[in-house]
Amino acid sequence: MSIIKTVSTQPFPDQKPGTSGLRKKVKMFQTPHYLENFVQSIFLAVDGLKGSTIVMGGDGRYFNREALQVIIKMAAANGIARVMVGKGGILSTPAASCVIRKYGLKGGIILSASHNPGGPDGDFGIKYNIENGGPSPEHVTDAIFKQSLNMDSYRIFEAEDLNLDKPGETQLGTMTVQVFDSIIEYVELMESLFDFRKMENLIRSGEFSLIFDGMNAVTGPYARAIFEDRLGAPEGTVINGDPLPDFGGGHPDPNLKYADQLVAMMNSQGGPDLGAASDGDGDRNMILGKNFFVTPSDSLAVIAANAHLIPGYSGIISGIARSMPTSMAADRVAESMGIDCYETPTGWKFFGNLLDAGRVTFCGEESFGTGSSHIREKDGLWAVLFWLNMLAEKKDSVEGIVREHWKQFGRNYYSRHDYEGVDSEAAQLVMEGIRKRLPAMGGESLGGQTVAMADEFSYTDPVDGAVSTGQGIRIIFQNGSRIVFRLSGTGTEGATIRIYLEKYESDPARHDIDTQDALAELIAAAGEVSQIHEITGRDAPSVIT
Ligand code: G16
Repeated sequence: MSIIKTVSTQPFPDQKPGTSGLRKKVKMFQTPHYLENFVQSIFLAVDGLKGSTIVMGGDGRYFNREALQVIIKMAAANGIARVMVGKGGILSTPAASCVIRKYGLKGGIILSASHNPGGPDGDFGIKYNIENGGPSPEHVTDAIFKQSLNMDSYRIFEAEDLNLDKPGETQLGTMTVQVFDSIIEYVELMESLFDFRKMENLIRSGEFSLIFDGMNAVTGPYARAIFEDRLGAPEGTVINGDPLPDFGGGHPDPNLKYADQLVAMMNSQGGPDLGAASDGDGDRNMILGKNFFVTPSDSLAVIAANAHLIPGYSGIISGIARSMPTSMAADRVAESMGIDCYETPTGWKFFGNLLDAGRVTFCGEESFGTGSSHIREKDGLWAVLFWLNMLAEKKDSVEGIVREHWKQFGRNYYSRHDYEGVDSEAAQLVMEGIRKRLPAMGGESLGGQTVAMADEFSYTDPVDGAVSTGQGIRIIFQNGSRIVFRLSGTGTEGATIRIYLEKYESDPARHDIDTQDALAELIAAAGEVSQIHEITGRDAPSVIT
């Protein structure tokens, strides 16, 4: 017999969701009642969950299965009518968004700490997505946080663990648990957007090869289904394709540092034509050509400029949105197309309203996120398919496509310098120091360039008027170059200071400079203005992308 139990608890003060949900160390989530408190806060704070259907799953990281069993039982005790659970507890973030939209669900609970490492000493995370399939906007995360500070009990159904590996339906009290295969749903959506026949022909021609790195995270099974089973790429095209609880000891962040195996393959003699990787929960992507890295900012611009080649986007593109620190390459494309380009704070949640209102078709972030109006999350495999479809149409190389783009629009040299795991107080001192200098900065000369304006970015959502302040400090120079300083909202240890650097170059004869060399003066200016080395004691960034 099963019963609903009410368990007494006390609030935890630190359950404020960051850039993308609540991310903490696994050990924190394993603290008695910690996970339960946050989940109960969701059930209490989000209106209309009683009697609704929601989807659940995660990126397969350590603690995924255990947490899912708890959350399902809590859902049953909180009056949810039906939960759809990804087979094996696996559900990529884009697949969750796809399913919420396709079946008109109330929302979804996604278990992931994205690109953060996993394992018993790694990170875990949980986020709630709303009925448009996108991340909760700030008023929802604020309500969940507020609720978490007032917890005194939670409700859970007492029952045996469920079998999540076999598709089908079971009953938990009045709630139906439906285990389903999200790969089928996701592949179907991709087929509705891209020319699978053309991509298959390219792959089967024998003159083209690709390699996809699943980083032992969630996308492996989706990528195998698409590239190997559906498009005929040889077995082994997908590397690190099995989701592992600790991601094989790796860091599932698709960038030049952590996807080093893929980078080495792409830079080797006779390497593949297209290389790509995705992150822990499948929403990020990195695109590589032979010996060539496409910055995420450039990827967004190239995608928008070539949208007419892709069946799902051959109509009118309504607009483009990018996060503030993302390079302005997309702005030039929007300008040439006569469409709007929106600048939002960091966090995919800020694109939701623009997409829902039909104001934008493509969105992108420098943090390896690209997506479109097909769902309300960024989508790693979607971006790879976009590039593959583009390559099949243009019969050019990845590098060729990007160089052509630069020739037409100019090149936005771009780099991000991260100082990870910095002492939180020191990080605040760095930001405070820059903040103090802002009022006097206009007209000042920094690194040989004159500052046109300097401020702390604040955003007013053009759809609902919501205001978000303190979204990063930006210094904009008269020649259009920019330096942006932000504290990351996704880390779990100390603070991460991000410095974003951008410089525009219109002259094709100057498009071959090494990125760090091209940005050298800005890098020096950022160091001077922030005093980052002196205050943190670090002499160099921990990651450069
Ligand atoms: C999340 C958000 C992104 C954001 C990124 C970096 O990505 O969804 O919108 O750009 O974090 O955020 P921060 O600079 O605050 O660390 P993901 O892939 O981690 O969910």
